[in-house]
Amino acid sequence: MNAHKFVSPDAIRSAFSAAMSAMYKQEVPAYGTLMGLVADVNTRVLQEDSYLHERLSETDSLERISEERHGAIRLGTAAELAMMRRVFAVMGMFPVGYYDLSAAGVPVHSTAFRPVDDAALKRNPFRVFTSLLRLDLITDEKLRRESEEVLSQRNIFTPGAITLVEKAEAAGGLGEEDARAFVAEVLETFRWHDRANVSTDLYHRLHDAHRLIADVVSFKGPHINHLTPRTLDIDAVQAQMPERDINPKAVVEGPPTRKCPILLRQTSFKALEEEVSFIGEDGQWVPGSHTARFGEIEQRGVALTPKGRALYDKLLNDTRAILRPAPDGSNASQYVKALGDTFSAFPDNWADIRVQGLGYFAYSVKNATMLAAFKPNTNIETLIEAGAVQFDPITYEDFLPVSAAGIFQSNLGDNDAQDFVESPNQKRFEENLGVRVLNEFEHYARIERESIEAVQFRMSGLEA
Ligand code: OOG
Ligand code: NI
Repeated sequence: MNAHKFVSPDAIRSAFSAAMSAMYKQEVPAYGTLMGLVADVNTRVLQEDSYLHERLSETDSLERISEERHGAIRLGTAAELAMMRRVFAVMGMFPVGYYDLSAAGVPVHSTAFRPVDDAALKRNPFRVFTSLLRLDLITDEKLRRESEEVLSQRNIFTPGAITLVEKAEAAGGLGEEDARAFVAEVLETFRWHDRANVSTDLYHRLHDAHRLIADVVSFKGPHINHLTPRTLDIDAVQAQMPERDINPKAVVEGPPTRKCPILLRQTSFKALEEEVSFIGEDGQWVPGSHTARFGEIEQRGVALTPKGRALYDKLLNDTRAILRPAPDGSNASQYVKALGDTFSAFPDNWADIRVQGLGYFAYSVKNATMLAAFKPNTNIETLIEAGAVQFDPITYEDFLPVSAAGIFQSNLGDNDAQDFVESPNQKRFEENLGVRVLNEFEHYARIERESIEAVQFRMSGLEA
């Protein structure tokens, strides 16, 4: 088949993201309510902030706002992770970043599958935070072997999905009919199953070891556990959730409210307790319940350089040394105040963030006539000062380990924080995955560098 007959990976990802959103709305109606609230708040922000409206529209980012979401799944085996990588690749999603959550008491390590280049992100930025269970962190050897046994019996992909992945890999893409079938087949992997793979007894033993282990091992597949729309004002959404009968977690994770948003702020609503049935004696199903699925919202800000990230990490640690947010919300206002006070050390205007080398920016020509008056290779700072060149913050497209741990924790039952022996295992994760993950800092630095090169090409009369 010719390349032009293939559906683009971006189009497959868009279709998949829409199908997943529709499925999750049916499975978890509160997610639909949250989507409605986020759309209302985003519309209001864009009406009130004409500068933001203009920048988003000029950087071709306006369209993606309402389409934007991420989800999360938790896998049980290296083979599942390796196959999942191949599935996501068909949709133009590649592993970026490595997150070791064992340090925060959650027995997984993770990456985010996401579109990487600018055009793909603009088309549809859907991403999936994908965790692999660390069975090696289960200290009870018998339980570990039982878990391995259960996981080795399941097949989370439909035969149709596997065939279509192989076909896409061999041919270099999928035609229209295959792409449609692929979306439907892959959706099955993310579906909720209310019949567990294990007995009540095993479920409880897994649950006692860690709730997350029970969530991964007990079910037929890695049900999508949340979908997260992007909002332009997370404080407004957090405040308005109760009015729409949604119960948010105590505090927003990440940096405080700022004029110039940095990295990522996130908050979620509590997971639902859902009826499930466990395998009983003589083929009987035994009723029980499981808590796993929730909803989340996020607000994204500028991607930080290693220097900016180090300052962010330091200020977050300083805050948490003063006090940690209590899961029941009892010290929420003190925490928010401490966070705001500590972060006053982080500049809150784009010019300082840029000049101090804390954030990544994309440069573009503001005034072509003015630019033409300069000699090629004129320093970018001179061009900015003259008003020939402008800069826009590059949006952070990734995740934050401390925030992710906070999101996990709020949905695992609040007292489930546990200590594990910390062991960064990126190398083993990448062996399981089958490829290296992309380093997010190098990636943002490249986007910045290429934007400068494009300006310089324009100066020398060559279009990039
Ligand atoms: C993933 C939690 C991490 C985020 O937004 O930081 C995450 C999970 O609960 O499986 O999605
Ligand atoms: Ni999330």
